[in-house]
Amino acid sequence: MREHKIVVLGAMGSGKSTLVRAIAAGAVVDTDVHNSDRAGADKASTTVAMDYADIDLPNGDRLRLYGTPGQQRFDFLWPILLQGASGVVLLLDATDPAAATALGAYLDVLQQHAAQVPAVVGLTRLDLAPAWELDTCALQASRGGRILPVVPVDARDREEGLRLMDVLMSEMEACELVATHA
Ligand SMILES: Nc1nc2c(ncn2[C@@H]2O[C@H](COP(=O)(O)OP(=O)(O)OP(=O)(O)O)[C@@H](O)[C@H]2O)c(=O)[nH]1
Ligand SMILES: [Mg+2]
Repeated sequence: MREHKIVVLGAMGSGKSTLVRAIAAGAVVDTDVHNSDRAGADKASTTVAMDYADIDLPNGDRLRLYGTPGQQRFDFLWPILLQGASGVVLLLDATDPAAATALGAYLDVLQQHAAQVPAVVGLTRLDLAPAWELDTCALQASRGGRILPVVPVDARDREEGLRLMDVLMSEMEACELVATHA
């Protein structure tokens, strides 16, 4: 059996906790508290440490899924949670006017703390932002010599979440293959 540590990064409200919960289908540990923190973030709770779930895949592999807290004041936790990660999911909220800036900032975090770790970008809440331009995002996600796949995902939907994990696992396999042939 193989274990994969997967870390979910992304800004506040991008859907990290929702995704971990949906994929885990209930069996999840979270550290969400009442959100009194940011006016305008239209959600009741926010993560203050991490989300965690163990998921057994049909192929016998096990995912250890870690959702990070999105708020900037917890950014010291991101590199800690990234330690030993075998894959990264970066969530972007399509309704966030600062999504493009966020993408750039998180690519920097990856560059600094997980440069060799396979990653995918999940674009959430696309149903609420029909005018979103996927191409712009895809172009940006290929900045700096790394090309990250961009996958639209409704974080509330288990099937869509698992499909995103599938894309990430393919990336991980591809990286492994390249490494063994290098
Ligand atoms: N309409 C819609 N809502 C979504 C979608 N994906 C996620 N959401 C909602 O967006 C919100 C995301 O909230 P969280 O999962 O708490 O976000 P988070 O990234 O964990 O935020 P922090 O822990 O505060 O950093 C939830 O209310 C979800 O139900 C989507 O594709 N469409
Ligand atoms: Mg959260």
